[in-house]
Amino acid sequence: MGYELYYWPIQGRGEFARLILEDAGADWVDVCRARGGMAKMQAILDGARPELLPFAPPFLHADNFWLAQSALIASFLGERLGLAPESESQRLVARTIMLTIADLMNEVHDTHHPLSVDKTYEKQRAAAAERATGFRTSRLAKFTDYLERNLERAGTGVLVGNAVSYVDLAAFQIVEGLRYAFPRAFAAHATKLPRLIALHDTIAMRPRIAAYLASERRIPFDETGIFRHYPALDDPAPKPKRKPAKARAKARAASRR
Ligand SMILES: N[C@@H](CCC(=O)N[C@@H](CS)C(=O)NCC(=O)O)C(=O)O
Repeated sequence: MGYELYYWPIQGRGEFARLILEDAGADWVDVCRARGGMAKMQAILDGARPELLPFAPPFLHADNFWLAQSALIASFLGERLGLAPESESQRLVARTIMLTIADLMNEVHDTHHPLSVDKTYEKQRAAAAERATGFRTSRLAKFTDYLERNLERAGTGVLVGNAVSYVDLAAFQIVEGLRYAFPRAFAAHATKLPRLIALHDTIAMRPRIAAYLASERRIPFDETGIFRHYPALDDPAPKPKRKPAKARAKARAASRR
């Protein structure tokens, strides 16, 4: 049976599901990237399916199941496709981490849309700069350190149990996204995240993930998604070092000649 993922043609919150479907080698369709897909998604948002009224994309159809909410979709797919721990207690831990990653996504979103979801970033630049400063100076570290601490506690190179699960794929996406959106701030903190960076690199090398990342199915990051790169929202560029006074005087004298 195939899976139908309904989501905008951006990485955004749909990317967690895409990574799981790709890593599992599932038979799946990215509905909005196929002809007529956007209209099909809109019809369901308008109430066309008796099974489910989703509030917003992403939502998923698999067999007779319909569900929405990115974290729920990730756990559902991970647990069906062999990318989740076996025991119920560890499944709960994985769902907890996935929901926390969804919280992080909301905070990343709010760096460029701090006042209104319906207005563009350009209409809320000043508030965005303030919000992004708070995110970079405190929340980015708090969330990524949380993932790092979970990796340290597990001691197996993965977040839960001893095999790669859907939360590891989600953690990979978080590193990718933060590197894209906040390259300076993330690089400054990444030295404190050796386990998370190692996990990211392990996931990137998984054969199906590597093939997906190299394919056209992987939509590039851009400024319509959740992870957006606006230089004004990242750490400022380091100021060029001033030459010593003697060298400055020499340069001034040379320019007068
Ligand atoms: N908590 C939901 C958030 C869903 C969401 O905000 N979806 C966005 C795209 S990433 C959307 O299309 N929102 C439309 C809206 O909120 O009106 C999830 O994690 O799936």
